[in-house]
Amino acid sequence: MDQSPNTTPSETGAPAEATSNASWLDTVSDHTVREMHAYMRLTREWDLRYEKMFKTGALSKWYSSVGNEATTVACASAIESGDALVSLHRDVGAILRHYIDIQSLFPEIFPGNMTLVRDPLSGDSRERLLRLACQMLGREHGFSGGHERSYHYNHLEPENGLIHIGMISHLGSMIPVAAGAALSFQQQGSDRVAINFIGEGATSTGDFHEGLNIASVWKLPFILVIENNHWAFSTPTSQQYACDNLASRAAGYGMPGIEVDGNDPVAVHQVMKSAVERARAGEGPTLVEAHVGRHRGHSEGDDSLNQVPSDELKGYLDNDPMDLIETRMINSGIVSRAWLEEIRERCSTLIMEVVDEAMAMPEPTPNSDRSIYAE
Ligand SMILES: Cc1ncc(C[n+]2csc(CCOP(=O)(O)OP(=O)(O)O)c2C)c(N)n1
Repeated sequence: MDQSPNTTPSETGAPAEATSNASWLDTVSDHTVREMHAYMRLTREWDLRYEKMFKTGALSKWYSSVGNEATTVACASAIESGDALVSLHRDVGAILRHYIDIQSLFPEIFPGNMTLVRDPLSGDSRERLLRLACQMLGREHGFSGGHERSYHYNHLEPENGLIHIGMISHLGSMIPVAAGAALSFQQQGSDRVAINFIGEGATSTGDFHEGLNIASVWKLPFILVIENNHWAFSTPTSQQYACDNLASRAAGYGMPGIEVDGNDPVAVHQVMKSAVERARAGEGPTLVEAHVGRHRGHSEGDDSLNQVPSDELKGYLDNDPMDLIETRMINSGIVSRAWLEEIRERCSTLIMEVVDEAMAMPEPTPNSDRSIYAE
């Protein structure tokens, strides 16, 4: 079987050095870069903690988002309170960006007078992080009350500007749902938008066609982000689609389709900013194809990473978005190595504390709300 992807690692986006640091900082402020980096680091530490628990047998399954942080964090940075996030299991970066106000978590690093790209979210960020940790561990305090322990949940705090519609299933199932959220915003006469993430495997499903078609016909405030990591479980893109790229499919629906280097949060942020502006202005949806690396299998322990040829995998690992952004931050003189280490340490400690706290919390009982058990 031909295992080569349609897009090689070298085509998945220019390495950091290819873009001058000056032009990087011409487009966004150093505060924005520091903010996006901190959320990326928080996301990475989150995954590493759960991966470790999986390896030691404390967890039976884990879906890792390592390698997707630049795309997910930058996309969620482009939306505001009241917008709808519709995510899958690879999108914890967007969830953390949507739920957590980093300024309130790390006030010494991000003081209140520092203008960040996103409006501050109200409510208790640490408590939400704890509930998310409980959700992942099937604890009663999780968003689904211990009903399940993954990303198959919704969390709505409209009073705090938070609308998060979790996944029903993998693939394209959420595209019509997200388009429906966008329709609801349109009918309310608001300028809110809905964004939905999918993997490239979802683009071969009927939901993809139906959702994008109606979103374009009705000019819905909807943005669909394909996180193309070139492997759908163990199927390479060469076995998935025959077109050169997926963004070009947008033309068939009469909407813009944009390809972007998903390892570069600044590039993703710029693309999303224009897509969000277009949606808020009533001009309709946008399809974004972000090329990311395949750093992990579909889920930990499912063996799908072994399908990826070693030279291809090396290309992805050499373009780790965490390494790329940190190298660029140092080269631009935005921060020192010591500052990056401090952020890493704080994120790691916070995640460790919150996960330990969640581990000590009770599992659901037959009397718990939303219990799966019969009385
Ligand atoms: C509705 C539905 N159909 C099929 C599956 C089985 N399935 C799980 S993941 C997957 C491929 C996912 O593609 P993609 O998101 O590109 O892959 P990833 O990067 O997560 O491996 C399939 C077919 C499923 N979970 N749900």
